[in-house]
Amino acid sequence: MKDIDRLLKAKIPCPETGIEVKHTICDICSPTCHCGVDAYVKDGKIIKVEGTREHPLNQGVLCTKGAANRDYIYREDRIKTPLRRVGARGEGRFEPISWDEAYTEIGARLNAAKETYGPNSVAFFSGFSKWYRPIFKRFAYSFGSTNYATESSVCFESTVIAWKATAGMFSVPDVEHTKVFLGWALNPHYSDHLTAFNVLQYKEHGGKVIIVDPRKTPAVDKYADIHLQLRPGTDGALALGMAKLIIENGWQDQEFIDKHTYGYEEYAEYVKQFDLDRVAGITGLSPDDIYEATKLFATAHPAAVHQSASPVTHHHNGFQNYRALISLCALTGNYDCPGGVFPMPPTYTIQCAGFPTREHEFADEVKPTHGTPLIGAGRFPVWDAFMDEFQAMDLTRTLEEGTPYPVKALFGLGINARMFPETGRFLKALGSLDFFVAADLFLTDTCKYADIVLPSCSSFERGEYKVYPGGFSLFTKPVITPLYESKSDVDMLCELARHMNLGDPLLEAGYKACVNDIIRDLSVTVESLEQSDFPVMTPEARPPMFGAYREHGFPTPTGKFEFKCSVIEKFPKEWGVSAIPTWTDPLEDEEPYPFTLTSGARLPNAIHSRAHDVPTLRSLRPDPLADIHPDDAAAAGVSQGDMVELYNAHGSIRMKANLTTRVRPGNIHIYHGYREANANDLIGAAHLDPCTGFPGFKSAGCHMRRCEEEKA
Ligand SMILES: Nc1nc2c(c(=O)[nH]1)N[C@H]1C(S)=C(S)[C@@H](COP(=O)(O)OP(=O)(O)OC[C@H]3O[C@@H](n4cnc5c(=O)[nH]c(N)nc54)[C@H](O)[C@@H]3O)O[C@H]1N2
Ligand SMILES: Nc1nc2c(c(=O)[nH]1)N[C@H]1C(S)=C(S)[C@@H](COP(=O)(O)OP(=O)(O)OC[C@H]3O[C@@H](n4cnc5c(=O)[nH]c(N)nc54)[C@H](O)[C@@H]3O)O[C@H]1N2
Ligand code: SF4
Ligand SMILES: [Mo]
Repeated sequence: MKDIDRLLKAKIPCPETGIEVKHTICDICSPTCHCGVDAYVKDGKIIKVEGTREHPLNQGVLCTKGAANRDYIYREDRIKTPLRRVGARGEGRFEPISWDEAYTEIGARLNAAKETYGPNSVAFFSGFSKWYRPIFKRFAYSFGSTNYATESSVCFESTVIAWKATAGMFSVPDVEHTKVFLGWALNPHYSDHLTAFNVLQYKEHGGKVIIVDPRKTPAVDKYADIHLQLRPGTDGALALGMAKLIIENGWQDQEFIDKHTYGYEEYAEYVKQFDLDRVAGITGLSPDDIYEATKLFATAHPAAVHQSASPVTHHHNGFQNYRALISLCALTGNYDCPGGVFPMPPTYTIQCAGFPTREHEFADEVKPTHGTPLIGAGRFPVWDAFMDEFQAMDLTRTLEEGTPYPVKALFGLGINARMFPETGRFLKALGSLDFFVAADLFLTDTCKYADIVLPSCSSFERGEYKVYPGGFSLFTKPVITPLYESKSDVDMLCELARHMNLGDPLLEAGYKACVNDIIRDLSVTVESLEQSDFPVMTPEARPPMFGAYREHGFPTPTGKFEFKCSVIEKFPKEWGVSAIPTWTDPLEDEEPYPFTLTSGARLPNAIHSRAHDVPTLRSLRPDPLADIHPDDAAAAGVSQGDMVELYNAHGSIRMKANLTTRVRPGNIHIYHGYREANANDLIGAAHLDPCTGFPGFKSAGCHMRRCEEEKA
């Protein structure tokens, strides 16, 4: 082999091979990660990816999905040009059009809806991606609509709302300095490998871990000192039972309670009904385990609770469950102190980096003042009180019923119907729209319902502003030019703003001008950040100041940590929302079924609907599997690998059976996002938390039967 061939084969970057290493980020999962990536580029094509060693967050490490970035970016179903629908909705027949034609048609159709039905008849929705959101929200506002929503309607926002309602601000655990870590719904090995690092390190230094999870997970295997394998959605009953034990054993921090909390008496009175035996009955746990875990957590100081992104709130009773568990932090005095849980203000696009930006002011300064209620207004009172987005879980009903007013046009960035309960019903409801425009990387089933489809590019093909914990800021540079005719979402929004004459000078000036405005109070600018390929320290960044809120008061109306939420306390009684965290059955609104269905724990090789179509990632786990306890399988005559049907009043899906003792008897667990077996076909669109509108993804009812006609 010639030297040059050997160099090329080994993908060595040097002048001889023409291979260059360029730096960017992976944006496949949450902004809390967005790991640094070294892209090896030859002739404008990415030929290899590695983690960036110099990146302060991932320090050279990529997860399974990040390592598959080339397969993701070069997926065959990338949208190549703007498209106009020529077939029926959903059929997938389109004709390519130019960007100019697309902008002209979008502008005309959005304006037509606005003129005939009013500005809020046009709704704006963003799926999982967050990086473009401040620009998108400002675009909606500048257009004149306040109907802006995001995947926050179903993701971790219910936990944020619970924190705001209780302590005034989102809060996070100080894992490094804690003695006992209450890992409530903790399995970072699949959802967030960077947190997994931290917990493993903590464990190596002798920390204790309690895990509360209906399944036996890698986290349980690796470090649980106690595993409370409760029934899904019974977290609230467990937390209230723990509170009773803490109070009756005198393990509470009375000084913290007296000085810094509001509503303790009512809360302490309420928890009296959660006897150990009753709680054991509700949760399916042994009284001894509950007692031991409670004692361990409450008598160690400091102790912290995992913030749990979403599973605890993915229930009909999720908001109150989560409030019950965070109340334990105040009860034991483990709030706003080293090694406990501490308030953490967000910096930018849900990331907390220790300094403020003008993210919200940037959109709010052009917010329309017409006062038209948002979609879903009045249906989910807690959501209404704490959020300025519409609750997208009411979109299907609004489209179907046209009340309180018709929604006639929808602008979606990364909108994917498969995240919506009763996906088919949502797609059908899109038929009532006069106009639907969708921007995505891939021609998804949802895009096929759109009138105009726009090709977005990936993080490798654009520049974007990012912040990271520890005070870091970054403005990335594209490592390849956008594939085909795709564009960065923010460029299309700014160009459209110009095309539509929205009269918004900042949007019309482009993305970099917008970011410079958002960070104008900082000493960094887009231009200064562009000087570096790696995140740089932002001079205004400050480490968390433990105890500052204890001293100056919490940002709640009472200035206290509120066991009893003073905002909810003012709600009319007939709204039926309790100001203290109360327990209700997660399935109280469902008809009875033999099995509880839990959907959507994370898989290392999957991210919602997106990675199942990435060949290398799909090859790691080719089939959608239903995790079924062997006792349940035996009773239904099901063997490993048999095809089973899971069905309920909402729909039916088929999957291969995976017999495992990692799930509880009576609980079937399935993974979400599959086109051929969509978990959300089984989740009712009205099975929502009445406080926040969050869907009951993690507890629904279902039947299970072996498909005799299909041998696996
Ligand atoms: N049954 C069940 N359902 C669930 C969950 C569950 O646990 N169980 N989890 C819920 C949760 S927590 C979440 S966050 C949601 C996530 O639900 P979605 O937000 O629908 O998540 P994705 O499947 O990632 O789809 C987002 C879409 O954005 C596109 N996209 C990616 N990057 C970009 C970009 O830069 N620009 C544009 N324009 N588009 C882009 C993708 O191709 C994809 O089509 O799902 C929810 N649904
Ligand atoms: N690989 C990968 N990573 C992801 C994602 C992805 O799709 N794939 N999605 C990202 C997004 S949008 C989100 S919101 C986060 C979610 O991230 P996490 O909050 O970590 O959520 P999960 O990994 O879904 O669930 C964690 C554990 O909660 C358990 N659990 C389920 N129901 C209950 C319950 O009722 N009570 C308790 N106590 N535990 C329960 C599950 O069994 C699981 O082991 O992950 C992010 N990271
Ligand atoms: S998908 Fe993996 S590599 Fe990419 S940002 Fe998330 S954790 Fe990092
Ligand atoms: Mo999420």
